This record gives sequence, C-alpha cells and structure tokens, in this order.
Amino acid sequence: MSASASPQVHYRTCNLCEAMCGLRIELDAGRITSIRGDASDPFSRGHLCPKALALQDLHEDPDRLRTPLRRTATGWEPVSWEVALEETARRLHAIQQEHGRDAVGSYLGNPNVHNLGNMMFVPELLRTLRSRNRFSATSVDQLPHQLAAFLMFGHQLMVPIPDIDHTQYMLVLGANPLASNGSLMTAPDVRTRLRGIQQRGGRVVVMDPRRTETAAIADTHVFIRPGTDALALLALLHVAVVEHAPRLGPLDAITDGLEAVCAHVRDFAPEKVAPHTGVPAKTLRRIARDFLSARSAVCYGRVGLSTQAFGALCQWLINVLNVVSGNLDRQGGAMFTLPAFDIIGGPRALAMSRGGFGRWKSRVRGLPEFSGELPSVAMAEEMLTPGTGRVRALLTVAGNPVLSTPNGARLEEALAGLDFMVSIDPYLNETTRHAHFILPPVSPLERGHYDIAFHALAVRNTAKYSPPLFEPGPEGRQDWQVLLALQHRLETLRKGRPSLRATLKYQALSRMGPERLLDLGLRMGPYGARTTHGNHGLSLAKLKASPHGIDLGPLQPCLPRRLQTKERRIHLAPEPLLADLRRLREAFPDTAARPVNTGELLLIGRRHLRDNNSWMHNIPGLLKGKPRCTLLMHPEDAACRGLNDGMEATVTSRVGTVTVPVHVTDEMMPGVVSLPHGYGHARAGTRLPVATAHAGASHNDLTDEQAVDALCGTAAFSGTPVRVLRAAAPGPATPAG
Ligand SMILES: Nc1nc2c(c(=O)[nH]1)N[C@H]1C(S)=C(S)[C@@H](COP(=O)(O)OP(=O)(O)OC[C@H]3O[C@@H](n4cnc5c(=O)[nH]c(N)nc54)[C@H](O)[C@@H]3O)O[C@H]1N2
Ligand SMILES: Nc1nc2c(c(=O)[nH]1)N[C@H]1C(S)=C(S)[C@@H](COP(=O)(O)OP(=O)(O)OC[C@H]3O[C@@H](n4cnc5c(=O)[nH]c(N)nc54)[C@H](O)[C@@H]3O)O[C@H]1N2
Ligand code: SF4
Ligand SMILES: [Mo]
Repeated sequence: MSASASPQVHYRTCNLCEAMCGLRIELDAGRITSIRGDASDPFSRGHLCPKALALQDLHEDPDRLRTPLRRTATGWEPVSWEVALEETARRLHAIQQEHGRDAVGSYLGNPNVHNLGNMMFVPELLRTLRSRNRFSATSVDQLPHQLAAFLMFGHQLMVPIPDIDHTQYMLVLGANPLASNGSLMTAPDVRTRLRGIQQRGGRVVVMDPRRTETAAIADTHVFIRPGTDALALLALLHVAVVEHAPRLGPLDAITDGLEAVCAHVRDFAPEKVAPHTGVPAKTLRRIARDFLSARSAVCYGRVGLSTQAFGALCQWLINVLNVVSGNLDRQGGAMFTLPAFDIIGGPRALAMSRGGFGRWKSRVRGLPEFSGELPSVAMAEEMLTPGTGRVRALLTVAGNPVLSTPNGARLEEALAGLDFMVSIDPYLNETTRHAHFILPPVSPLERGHYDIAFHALAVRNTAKYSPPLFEPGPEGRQDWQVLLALQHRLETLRKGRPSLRATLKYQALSRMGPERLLDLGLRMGPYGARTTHGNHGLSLAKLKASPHGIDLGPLQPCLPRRLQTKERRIHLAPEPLLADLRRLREAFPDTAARPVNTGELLLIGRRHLRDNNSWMHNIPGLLKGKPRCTLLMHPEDAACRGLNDGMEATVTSRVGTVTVPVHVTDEMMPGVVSLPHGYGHARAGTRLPVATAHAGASHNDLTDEQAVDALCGTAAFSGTPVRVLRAAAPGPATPAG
C-alpha cells in the first residue's frame, strides 16, 4: 500500500493466537499509528489483547530477518534467494540420494497453522520429500484430541467444540482460556463468553492444579493432582452410568460401544480414585450430578490434559462424557463447526487427510505414527542413533523445538551434529542458529490471511479474509513462495531435468497462490455456489467486500450426516483406547498406598497473556513489568525448603537443572510447582537482543523426552517430577584456576 496524505483504515484478523480477533489498524503516510479492536467484527466485537499491538512491533523489529542467511566459518552472511534455494535443494537432494528419503527430517511449528500459505503449501513440499521422519508441534500439543476424533468420528479434525455461548454448565480441565484466549475453541473475548454462562444462570467449574485466572472467575475451582485426570473423568462417567443411566438422545441410534464403556467405568467409583487425584469423592459426585442435571453441559480439556501420560484417554473420556450425558451435537453441548472452507467434508483436493494411526513406527523407540507424523520426543534420538534411516538433515518451518520440545538441550546436541539444516523462519533463534541456511518470510502484515484451521474450530460459524496491509519489498518472499520454490527445485533435481509438466504446474501455482485456492474452497464449500446452508454464495470476492467478516450463524447439530466413519456411526469405544485402560489401571493400582513423600514435586506449565510460546520475546512492549519466568510454589512446599518469595531456586529433573526465582503463592496445589515454557534465551549465537536481556530459563530443559503417552507418543510434560532446592547464595568470587 503506498503512502498517502490522509489517514487510512485497514481491517484484518490478528493471526497470533486462535481467537481470530478483528483489528482496526490506522495508518498515516504508510506507517501504523494505531491498532484497536474492530467493534464491527461480528465475532470478536472489538476485543483484542496486548499481543495485537505486537503485530506492528514484529513488522518493524530490526532483528527480524529480511534476507536469507548462510552460516559460514566466520559467521552469518546474507545471500540471494537464488543461491539459498538452489543450495538448499541441492543439499537435501544429495543427502536423500546417498542415504535414502528418511535421512531428511522435518519439523513444523505452531505458526504454520496461523498462516494461510503454509496451510496450503507445506503438505505439497512434504509429499515431495516423502520422508517418514516428519515431526511437528502436534505431538507436544493436541495430538490426543485428533486421535480421539479420528477413532470416534472418522476424521482427525472432527474435534467437538464447546458451545460456550449457549451452555448452562462448562467443566474445564487443564485449560486456562483467560491466559491462552482459548484453544480448539476459537472464542474471541472468552472472558465475556464465560461470564455469559453465569449471567444466564449457568456455572463454570475448573479442575486444575493451579488456581488460574480462569479458575478465579469460575463458580468452582478444584485442585487435581497432575496426570490423574483420566481417573477423575472415569469417576464422573461412573456416576453418569451407575446413578443416572446413560441418555444419548438422538445419538442412541448411531452410537456403537456403549456397553463396553459402561462395563469399564463401573470399576471407577469416585471413592476409589480420590486417593490418586486428590479430589474428594464428594466433590466429584457433586460435579457429576450438576453436569448431568444441567439443561445443557459441556466438558472441555486442553493442553494440561493432552500432554500427560494418559492424554489420549483423557480426550476420549471427555468425548464419552459429552455423549452419554446427551450433550454431543446439541445446543449448549459439544458441537461441530461447519466452516466455509471445509477441511473435513470439502472437495478431496482441498480437504485435510482424515488421519491414520500406527501404520509405522519410529526407528529407534518404536513410537507410533499419527497422520503421517512421528512423535517429536523421538527427534533427537533419530538424529543421534547411527544406522540406516538416521536423520542427517532437517527442515524446520516456523518452529523452535529447542525451546518447545522436551529435553531441548539434547535436541540441540543432535542439531549441532546434522550434515545439513535449513529453517524457514523470520528469526535467528535458539533453533535456527543451528541451520546452514535461514530463509525468512515476510511479516504477517505483508500477506493475505484467512484462518483455514481456526474457522473450523470456532464456537460460531464465521468467515473473514484479510488482505495484505503492506506490499512486500522486491526481496520479500511469503512462506508459500519459499515452500513452492523449494519443492519445484527438489522435483527437478529428482527427475534430473526440468520437465514441462512440472514447470507448468509450478508456474500455475505461483500465479494462483493461496488466495485462488482459498476462493475455490469457499465456492465449493457449504456456503458457496452450491449452497446448502443459507443463500450466502461465498467467494473470496464476497469476503473482500465484507472487511469485518461474515457471520454464518451459531453451530448447528449435524450428525450423523457429518460423521466421517465408514458407516456414519459414532465409535464410543475404539479398541486402542479401551485397551489403554489397562495401562491406566496398572499405573494407579487400587491398593496403592499414597506415595511416600520423597521431597519430589510435580512440575506443570503456565501461559501468560503477553507470551506466545517462545517466539515473541524480542518485543519490548510485551516484556514490560515483573519477570514472568518464575517458579510458583505453595507456601508449605516453600517453607520446608527454606525458600521465601523472590529467592532463587534450583529445579532438577532427570534431564537437567535450571535456576529460577520462586514466587510463593497458595494458588498452587501443594506438591505442584509451575514454570512457564518458551523462555531460556541465554543461549549464545542468537540474534534476539531483547529476548536475551529477559532470558529466563527453559521449562523444556527439565521436561523428559522419555515421558510419553505410550499409546500415541505425545509428550507427557504435565507433571514432570522435580526436586527444588534453595540456590546457593552467590559466594565471594573464587580465584580463577
Ligand atoms: N513445557 C512445555 N512445552 C511446550 C508447551 C507447554 O505448554 N509446555 N506447549 C506446546 C505447544 S501447545 C506448542 S503449539 C509448541 C510450540 O512449538 P513451536 O511451534 O516449535 O514453537 P514456537 O515458540 O511457537 O516457535 C515458532 C517459530 O516460528 C517462527 N515464526 C513465527 N511466525 C512465522 C511465520 O509466519 N512463518 C515462519 N516461517 N515462521 C514463523 C518463530 O520465529 C519461531 O521460530 O510448544 C509446545 N511446548
Ligand atoms: N498468551 C498466550 N496464548 C496462547 C499461547 C501462549 O503461549 N501464550 N499458546 C497458544 C497455544 S500453542 C496453545 S496450544 C494454547 C493452549 O491453551 P490452554 O490449554 O488454555 O493453555 P494453558 O494456559 O497452558 O492451560 C493449561 C492448563 O493446564 C493446567 N494443567 C497442567 N497440568 C495439568 C494436569 O495434569 N491436569 C489438569 N487438570 N490441569 C493441568 C495448567 O495449570 C494450565 O492452567 O494457547 C494458545 N494461546
Ligand atoms: S487474543 Fe489472540 S487473536 Fe486476539 S488480539 Fe490477542 S493474540 Fe490476537
Ligand atoms: Mo499449541
């Protein structure tokens, strides 16, 4: 957009988290003068959080890379796109030629899902690489949700979404939407939506080892021991089945496996699980009764639940509870979004794969594949363990696994030993510093945006397109352009010569870009030309003409039509999940005496409104105020270790030790401590001066890559056993020796 004399206004969606807030951005002479919430956005209604302002800071950050970099013996040097792409393709190709396809691994980070072009073009590049060593943030996050959806409803993205705007009872486990702004529940201004439940006479109940910001506004908060939620959910189901008898309503006719579920849950009376969970049986019974007698109710669990040893069981049991209480696919319960760009039921070429599970295993530890990916906890060992199939080269796209995946320090060792590494990323950070080439995309304001994923996971059906605010400079490349160029080069090298067909396809896709594919998907989607849901006739042009976005109405019941299982039935008791109950029983035997107090504490994570995983710490405005990388600890646990508020403590796990200041607070459950993740910016050789000045310690220097949900390989970092000691006071300087 060219500079002009009078102020201009631009509307767009913030792409930084899942909430999809509408923004109103004012510009003067081509420079941003204000960013506010867009009151006319029908979904977010003017809401925004402090991170929205960071879109300007990100855009203007002098440390954000603007040209490709090549690592040399004497440091980083800028190179042209031509050189960087050519050399990268050549190296990747050569390594695959010599060592086989699997020798090139990939890791995809979270921002891929917040980027239209990456959603469209990453799968193509991965198809070309055809390596089984594909990793992503999915397996340190929502994999259990996707596994449960795949096994129960036939598609990994048929994730039930809480109908927060209509429910009368919301039970939240292991999520803190007031800090995270909601996840697998796109719900801008979630605070007002939660308050709305209370204002219509409903209740919000939170089960969390910490009295979180969300717990603080809830009607009830219950402490629960980390890692025991599957037991608590089984006990809730026990009450639902034994006391109340299941009532599936219209789903009764299309649901298989109810008997099997009932048979298992009879064993899990609230009294029996109480010693493990720390939740009094009385409390669990009351929650179950209130849930079951509410006019509508929904159970929702997020990161705290999916990243534990029984994460897949947790997400399955949540779905089961919603089904047997008659709350799946009904207003105020757990519902399915019907997005305008339909990644589930849309045309094959534009839809996402339904998923797959356990079709192959990781080479070293035998961890199962899910949807074509292997668990990220296996990344380091796949690079460090010799033999055929060893990962010798890595492509990272929008990921910082050194800070985001368990035992980051070991992963770093592995990255340092790779033959070749390339990172598509705008920053020289803890991960990309190990790359041979860094290929930086333009800023989010220099590209068009449509939330393919989050429109499909939202509490309301809406659609909105954001055009680019700024034109990229001549050297600027969007992610998708980099991905496509790399793919084309790799294909050409593989064939040995440029083929006419491949060249034509490349040229066509370069011209089309993600926008034309989006248009196609919108036109062929449920609100498009062959419209089945109201007379919307959606297309990209129509969205462009509605800069605040289009409201497509509340979630609607859609079963069995939308089920993706072969027979369009719900599988309430999929075999792998049912079988996994045995592992749960073994981990928590009936006769278990309470574990003797060994002085061990359980470490959990924490998100803060002004953080975004690891990557927004170079923005001064977001780091103002007191340091946030602190260890929260209950007063009793602090007292018996001689720790006072503000003192430094060492925290030690099986894999490492970090030193952090302690904040003593009774918002923690006794026996549990909390440290945020995404810090640990003191590592040398990055180009993040602001982050380095607020370094903190990395939570993932404590988490253990051996701790997994054995069923699906998801990292189990909720509840890492740690020892905490008062740090030795810095003594007098000792003479250097
Ligand atoms: N201990 C612990 N660990 C956790 C979690 C936890 O709760 N506790 N949470 C987990 C979760 S839920 C997640 S999703 C993962 C996140 O794991 P990652 O996605 O690996 O980590 P991020 O910190 O999000 O890093 C994002 C990277 O993408 C880059 N980036 C940002 N925008 C773009 C873009 O548009 N294009 C490109 N090419 N790059 C971009 C950033 O510079 C940064 O390098 O972390 C997980 N790790
Ligand atoms: N401000 C901000 N927003 C974000 C992000 C961010 O880093 N910062 N990250 C984004 C990403 S990638 C994601 S996936 C989402 C995540 O969204 P949420 O899942 O809402 O994120 P958290 O705040 O980590 O909430 C997890 C909660 O689980 C609790 N918990 C930990 N272990 C257990 C356990 O064993 N049982 C129970 N019951 N609770 C437990 C923790 O105390 C915490 O309150 O947030 C997104 N939004
Ligand atoms: S809540 Fe999320 S989408 Fe909304 S302004 Fe903040 S970061 Fe952006
Ligand atoms: Mo995430």
